[in-house]
Parts: sequence; C-alpha cells; structure tokens
Amino acid sequence: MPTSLRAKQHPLIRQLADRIESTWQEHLNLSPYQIPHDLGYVEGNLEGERLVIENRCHQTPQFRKIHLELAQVGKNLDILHCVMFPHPDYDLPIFGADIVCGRGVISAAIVDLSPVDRSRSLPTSYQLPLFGLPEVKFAQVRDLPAWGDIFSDYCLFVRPVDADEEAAFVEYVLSMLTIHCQIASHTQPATSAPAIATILAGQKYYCDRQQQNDKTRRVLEKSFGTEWADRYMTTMLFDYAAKVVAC
Ligand code: BLA
Repeated sequence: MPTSLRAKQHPLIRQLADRIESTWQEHLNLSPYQIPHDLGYVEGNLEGERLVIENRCHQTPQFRKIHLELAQVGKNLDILHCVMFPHPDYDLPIFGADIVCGRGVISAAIVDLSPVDRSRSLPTSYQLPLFGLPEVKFAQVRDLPAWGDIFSDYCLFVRPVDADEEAAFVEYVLSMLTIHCQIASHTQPATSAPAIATILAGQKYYCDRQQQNDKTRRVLEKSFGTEWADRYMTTMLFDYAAKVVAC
C-alpha cells in the first residue's frame, strides 16, 4: 500500500494501522491474498466528495482473508476498517475494528472478537485471557445499532474524548488482537461437515448483519453509486465463503 494515504490520516488511525500490521507479522504466517483486480486502490467522486480507498489483504493457514482498509473522504473523513475472516473449518471468532474520524475528531472507535457459534458465545479458550484484560473506563460509551447483535460482551464501542482514551483504545485493540493471533495459531481445524456448516452459517450471519450498516453504505454510495457500493460491501468488506470444498 502506498504510504501516501496513511501519512495523511489521523494519527490514531496511522498508529493503529501500523501496529495491527506488525502484530500480524509477529504472530501469523502471512501469504498474499488476491484482491479483486479493480478493488485494491479505488477512487470515487460522484457527488463532489472524493473518496480514496486503499486495501491490503493477506491469508494465513487459519485465516481465509485478513483485511486492512484505509479510506479518506475529501479532507474531512478518515476511516480504518479491519476484519479477519477465519477459514470456515476454523472455529474462531471474527476480529473486527473500525475507526471513523470526522474533521479531526474520532466519532466511532469499535473493536470486537465476534462469536460465530449458535449460542453466540466465544470459545472457552478465549474467555480467560479476555476476562484478564485490564478494565478501562471511557467517558463516552456508544450504544450498538440494531444490527449489532453479532458483537460479544467484550466489544468496545466508544468515542474517545482525549489522547489518553485514544491510547487506551489502541492498547485494548492490540491486546485483543494478540490474544486472537496466539490462540488461532494453536487451533486445529474442524473436520466434521456439520461443525464446518455451523461455522459457515455463523460467518454468513456476521456478514449479513454488517452489510446492514447504512452509515458505511451511504458513504460508499455517495462516491460510487448504489450498485458499486453494494458490490463493494458484499465482495470486499463482508464476503463469505459460499461453500466448503469437500476434501
Ligand atoms: C459507524 N461506519 C460508521 C460510520 C461511518 C462508517 C461513516 C458512522 C460514524 C459514527 O456513527 O460516528 C463508515 N466504515 C465506514 C466506511 C467503511 C467502514 C465507509 O469500515 C469502509 C469503507 N464497521 C466495520 C466493522 C465494524 C463496524 C469491521 O466495518 C465493527 C467491528 C462497526 N461502524 C461500526 C458501527 C458503527 C459504525 C457499530 C455505528 C453504526 C451506528 O451507530 O449506526
């Protein structure tokens, strides 16, 4: 990814993007992921608002796709979006993070490890390390939208009010991400067809819910139109493996 966009973004976004990538490099065995040819770097400008998007994706033995997206709308809106989709035979939660910064002020900072099993609880291997994370207090905790039933009890959704809270958010994201990479690296794949079907259904539910985020959709529609926005949301941001190839 050219460093140009990152260098122009809010320092919190820049810092988190750099640290997410170094955590991936430290803990995971990354290999290239083929981004659809026209979606790696995109620029749109429909209603006079120039939207620039830079995508970087990898895959690993445990993850079908790990995705870091940086976007900038005009001079006023900076976005970081990150999702790690496990292969459908790995019973792992979905790590996701989003930061939205308008006119230099962070309005939304969210991170979660979202469960994909039917009981909507995280695997037991995650419970203890997550429970052990230091509790951090944020002055402005935000309510989740109606589609947010995918998120776990450990989801943090805040509007950081100062530099200390911004730093605390980054530390929480990186602790969660490190726990996730460590557990994922030692997880064996499921082999039974029903277990894999359950994981797949959970991942599809997650993507269906995220696709209902009208705030993301509207930003994309304004610069690229409804059709393109829909394609982008379903193939780049929240795509899921349609079926598992039998082995
Ligand atoms: C909110 N996401 C938003 C908002 C915008 C975007 C403009 C509103 C900000 C606010 O309410 O303060 C826009 N986010 C984008 C765009 C992209 C993006 C354009 O990622 C990509 C091009 N969203 C995610 C992920 C999560 C997520 C992975 O992509 C969580 C893990 C959550 N974003 C999320 C939530 C909201 C949000 C929960 C608040 C939605 C609401 O309050 O209705």
